[in-house]
Amino acid sequence: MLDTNRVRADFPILQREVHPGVPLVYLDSAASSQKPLPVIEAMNAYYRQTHANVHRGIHRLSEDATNAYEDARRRIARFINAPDPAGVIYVRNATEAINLVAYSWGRANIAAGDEILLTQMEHHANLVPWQMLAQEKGAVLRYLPFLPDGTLDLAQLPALLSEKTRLFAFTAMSNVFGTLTPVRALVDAAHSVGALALVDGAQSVPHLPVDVQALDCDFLVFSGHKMCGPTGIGILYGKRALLEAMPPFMGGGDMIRRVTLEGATWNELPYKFEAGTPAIAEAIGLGVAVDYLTGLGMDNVHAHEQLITSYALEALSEVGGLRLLGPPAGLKGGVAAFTLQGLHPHDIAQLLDEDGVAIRAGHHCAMPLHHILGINASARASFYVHTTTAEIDRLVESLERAKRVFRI
Ligand code: 7TS
Repeated sequence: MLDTNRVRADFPILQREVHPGVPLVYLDSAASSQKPLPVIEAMNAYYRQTHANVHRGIHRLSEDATNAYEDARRRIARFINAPDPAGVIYVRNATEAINLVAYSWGRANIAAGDEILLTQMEHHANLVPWQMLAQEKGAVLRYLPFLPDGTLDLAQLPALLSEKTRLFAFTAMSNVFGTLTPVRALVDAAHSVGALALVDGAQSVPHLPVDVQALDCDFLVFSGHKMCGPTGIGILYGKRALLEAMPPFMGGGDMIRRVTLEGATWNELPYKFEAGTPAIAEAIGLGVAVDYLTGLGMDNVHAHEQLITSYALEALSEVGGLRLLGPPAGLKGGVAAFTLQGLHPHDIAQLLDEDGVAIRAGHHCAMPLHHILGINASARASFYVHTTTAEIDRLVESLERAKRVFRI
């Protein structure tokens, strides 16, 4: 089990007051997590002592920077049990990773009439790149629906998969419902018709153990900033044979083997997909974030969030007029999205901010999900390693105050 007091001491931002005398209750980790000291200090130390460009100079600093950058890649690979660090590509975030696959693999492999299967609960990052690809190629998008409780309607899966399906791209955890999807079963279903499986791990990799070999997924994408790491760094994991066969995404330095005025040949993996000077400090920071999470133990992280989520769902269900979105505790990760009768989610978030409680309000980049529910927006509290039951109590008290202020 996590010692929350000790964990909280690792996050300097949790000490701050957001208004005079009002301490921060940070319940927006699903949008972006806060950063523990080891990550902040590692990036600081890198800039103070080690910075130079990677893979270029033969001077000492460049060698040190390159070693730190590549060492982080090996640690990230181990974190998701990737068989080979060459299959772990540094990108900016989950969004860029999906766009990379859509441009590179998609443009080489998708033709008119081909089908791509998504779900109705995807983040826009796992919708829009496929819509753009389908429009360009004349491909067809299909959607696996969700049930009223926010779980996937798996009974419809066989009818949506066929020999026309080239890819099934789905989230491992909904950023609104919190639903944990049966990833291995969905991957197997895709493979059974010869399709590839892309897993959006933006919400799962930060919160539970993820093993790409056990899942057998073809691609996994995630963002560093949601898992104690810095912004500007994310990961595309891909099976080596697929990545080898894919054309580059962007051209430039580092991704080439040889350039003439007539053309170029491509560098080996992972560099083929890492054009230009990369986010070096951020990659190193993500390596330290992964060490930090590994030190806590991903099983402990998941167990802590399950406890907090159960407590939060129970407490929120006592608030009159509040409607929780998504499945019950046990079927979801650390997310509680809700609506409150008579109060717009933006008003809720604003009132809560006066009490120092930071939540997100809006469509959470999942407009189709909200449209299907018949609402424009929701409020969302999300939890992480430092969340306590006392903070959940503050959330509930603040909601009750919001109701009093608006006389509902
Ligand atoms: N996929 C899922 C499931 C997400 O939750 C997010 C971000 C992304 C992809 C995109 O990640 P990015 O780092 O490339 O932006 N989700 C959210 C959210 O729920 N609130 O803010 C960002």
